[in-house]
Amino acid sequence: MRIGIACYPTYGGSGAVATELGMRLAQRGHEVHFVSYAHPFRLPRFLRNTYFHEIEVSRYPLFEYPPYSLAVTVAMHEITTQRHLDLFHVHYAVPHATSAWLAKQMLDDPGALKIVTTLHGTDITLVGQDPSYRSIVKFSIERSDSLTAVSEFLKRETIATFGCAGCDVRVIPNFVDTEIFGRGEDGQRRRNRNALANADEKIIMHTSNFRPVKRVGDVVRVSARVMEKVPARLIFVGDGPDRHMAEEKARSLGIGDRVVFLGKQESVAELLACADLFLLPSESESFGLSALEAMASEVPVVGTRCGGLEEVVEDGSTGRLLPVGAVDAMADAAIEILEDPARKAAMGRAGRAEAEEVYSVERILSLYESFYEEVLSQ
Ligand code: GMT
Repeated sequence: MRIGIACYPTYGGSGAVATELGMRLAQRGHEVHFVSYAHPFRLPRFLRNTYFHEIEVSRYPLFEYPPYSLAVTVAMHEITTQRHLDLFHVHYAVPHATSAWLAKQMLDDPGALKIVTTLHGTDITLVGQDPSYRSIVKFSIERSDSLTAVSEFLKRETIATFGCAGCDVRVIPNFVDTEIFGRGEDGQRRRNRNALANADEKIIMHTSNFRPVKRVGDVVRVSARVMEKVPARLIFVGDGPDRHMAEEKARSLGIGDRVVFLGKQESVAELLACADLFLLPSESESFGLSALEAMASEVPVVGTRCGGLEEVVEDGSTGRLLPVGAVDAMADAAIEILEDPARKAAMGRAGRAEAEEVYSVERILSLYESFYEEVLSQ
């Protein structure tokens, strides 16, 4: 198949999923064209069967807001006509689903291109509901040839909030490469661990884009409570708007010297392999790819009952899930796990098994491939 993929290139689950998916499809012999405003962060520079097309968003003094959506549309239309694409798979509805629909209408034969839209989370639960976007998001997802959502929760949210009862949303969960995310080599892990924390300290980790929905302030609060009982160090990976607030909170709670901000990192897998506990106290999470990556790395997850995360983390088995904002309960759960090595190891093994059995690359890739075939045969 000749497949176009539109995604955000930055650190974030939807870009990671889109890139990993495209790379695997290319390895299976499909021709894959990535469209984005920058090189997707997980995409290697050279890879057989993959092509990267950078969207040029030209500036003009009249434009306070350069029309990015139009530039994406033009890129999609050009690549489709030049490379005779069979389908365009767009990740994150805003504005990619709209641009895809427009690009399709511009074709001499709009029926020749199928659009697959994957809904990832805030495109439905937050941004998509903003009055300035809501009607165009509803229109675009209703016009998409096919829709997938990364969890049952997100499917329900889509139908409930947009009322598109006629929308046939297929749930295809995210996946994790268990060869990349795992315990890694013992010696290397020990060296990395020594570089991150003292020998007697447990490592609590959080990776995200530090947006308010992630509640990084709670990551600090929970860790501060844990540190009262268990020697520990909190490692933040990633960057975003709430980073300074988290730094300030750590200082004000007196744990500034035990909180490390590593910023954006290339090899999250190597870092996760060193962790003893992963914290994800989000307000809302349609899936929680970072939690799945932690599970694959045999790291128990302590998180919140916030939608899709409940489908990924099994409370009591692969981690613990508590109500949003329940800082004390999350801290108690984290302390229990960290103080019981046998339980921690059992949770780690259960997480790894779940990642291998349910969320393997092979399994999920095959679901996407058969879905594409279904859509193309319609
Ligand atoms: O969070 C977002 O705003 C968008 C998106 C992203 O690009 O990181 O995250 C969502 O998609 C991920 C991949 O499918 C999911 O693992 C995240 O749970 C989801 N984020 C939210 O629902 C907050």
